[in-house]
Amino acid sequence: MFGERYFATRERLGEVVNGILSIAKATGVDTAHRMSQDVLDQGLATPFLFVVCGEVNAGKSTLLNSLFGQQICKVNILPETDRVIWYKYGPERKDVSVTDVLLEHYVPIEFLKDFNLVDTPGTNSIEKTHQGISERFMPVADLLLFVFPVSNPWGAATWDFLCRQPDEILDRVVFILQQADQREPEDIPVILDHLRHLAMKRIGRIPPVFAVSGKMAFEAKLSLPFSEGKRRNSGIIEIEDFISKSVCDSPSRKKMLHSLYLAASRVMQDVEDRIEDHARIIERDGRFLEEMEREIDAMRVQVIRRNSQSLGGTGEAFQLEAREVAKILKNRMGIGKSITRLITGEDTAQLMEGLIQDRLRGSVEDVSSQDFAELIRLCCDHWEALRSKVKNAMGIEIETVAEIEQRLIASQGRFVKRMGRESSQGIGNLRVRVVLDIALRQRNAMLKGFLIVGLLMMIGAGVCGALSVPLAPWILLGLSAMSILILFFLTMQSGKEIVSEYRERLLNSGDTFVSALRGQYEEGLRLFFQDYALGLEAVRKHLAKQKQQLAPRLERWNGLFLGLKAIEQELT
Ligand SMILES: Nc1nc2c(ncn2[C@@H]2O[C@H](COP(=O)(O)OP(=O)(O)OP(=O)(O)O)[C@@H](O)[C@H]2O)c(=O)[nH]1
Ligand SMILES: [Mg+2]
Repeated sequence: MFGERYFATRERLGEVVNGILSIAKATGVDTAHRMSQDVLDQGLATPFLFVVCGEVNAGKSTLLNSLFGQQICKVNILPETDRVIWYKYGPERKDVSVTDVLLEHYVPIEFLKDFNLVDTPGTNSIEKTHQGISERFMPVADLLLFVFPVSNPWGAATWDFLCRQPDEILDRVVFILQQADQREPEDIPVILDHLRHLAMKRIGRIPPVFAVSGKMAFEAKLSLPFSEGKRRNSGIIEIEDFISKSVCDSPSRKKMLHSLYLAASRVMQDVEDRIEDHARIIERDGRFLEEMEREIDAMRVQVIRRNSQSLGGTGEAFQLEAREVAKILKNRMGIGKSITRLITGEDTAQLMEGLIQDRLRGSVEDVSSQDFAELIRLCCDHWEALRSKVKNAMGIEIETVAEIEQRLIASQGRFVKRMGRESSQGIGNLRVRVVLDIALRQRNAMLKGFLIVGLLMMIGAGVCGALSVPLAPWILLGLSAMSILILFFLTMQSGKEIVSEYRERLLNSGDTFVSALRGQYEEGLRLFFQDYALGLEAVRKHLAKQKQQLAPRLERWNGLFLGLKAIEQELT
């Protein structure tokens, strides 16, 4: 079809414009003031308008049919077209009578989307129609094909009609000498010369002039196989080339495309501004998020520094419990209990460890729980302020203080349990039980020795007494009593030593115990603040979503920009 280059450019522009409109919508850019529906329709959808004029039976309808290779207009040997017929695209064939001299004829033929045809009755037929044609179609027609029959191209009516047209309309006039097959080929140039001459005389200019046999051209296009030779001989090729060139070079069309191109460029600029704004907002929000994360981290560091030195009072608790347990040990080291355990068995070391573990575990758990209760209060206050900051800066809602508090309470529970567990293990690692166990075993071995000696002496005294050995029972009884006295003395003495050694060892282990717990305490704090910072997850997600949207938009914008640039070159 005609003007393929123009339509290709227009189609590409249409695609780019659609892309621009969709990216504008996605980025929230208002396009209405830049690219109204009128500009869009004008630039992308206005069909070319071809108007044919000429005398009755000049071959106007045949010319249109031959140009488009289809039987669109009715052709008759008798005067056929009695009113102006406007051929347009419609999904189904229908006629709409606009006035008694204008009929709209809708046909489902694709090329009518791009080309509207206006077929007119003969200039020498009904005079009033010409007034209508002049007013309605001449000013907007892209091409005005004036058809002259080869048999008589001098018909006064057509020339009179031409003479009434202003210059801007004459600019778009083309002369077609129709039915050329009815004359000898050598006559045609002569008639064309006459036509040019007359044009100069009547309208002061010579429009482009072509000779054609519409009938031949039409037959050539419909014939099977397609008859290229007949088509060339018909003279239609020159007209087609001329029309194609007119379509491609049409200043008004270029202007329409250009205004659409300019409007599209402005929208692109708006979209670019919006994307840049978006990128700036993302960057700013990213910094804001980093700031908040740093703030939370600084809180963590500060809390660790403040609490881990004393480990929130764990050191004092340890000292207190060590003294208490030493007192209990002292109580167990009494003569009666110690001698009883020589017979019943020694479980003091294990008992002491269990005792200190239980007492310290409770104490560590209490201290941890208190520390974290205070932390939760601190974090809740901090979150309240942070929440309104986020709302103001980014316009999004994050977790409520109650939600954060709930999570931190769960975190506190985990931490307290962990610290209790670690404190038990810490006591075990101090090895106080092993040392106590060894000391008690040595003591018991020694005491047992004296106890056995004392008892053996006593038995010996009994035996000697029974055998009436003189003096021996008294001597043995004396020795037995001495052994028992030494046993009592040693029990007291060693008990005191063990208790004091145990006490010292325990008190000196305080620092080791606390520093063993410190790592766990800090880890607990890290996990606690990690749980706290989870509250910012909504901000991170929001940012990630924004970034995710930005990248493809930027890519799409670049693609559209290049597309628009390529079209700019075609338009210049
Ligand atoms: N030999 C020959 N006859 C043609 C040619 N073009 C048209 N005719 C004939 O001329 C007559 C009129 O053709 P139309 O195309 O209807 O002419 P028109 O100008 O549309 O006529 P109106 O609509 O009545 O004004 C018909 O009989 C056609 O067959 C041609 O190129 N060569
Ligand atoms: Mg006709």
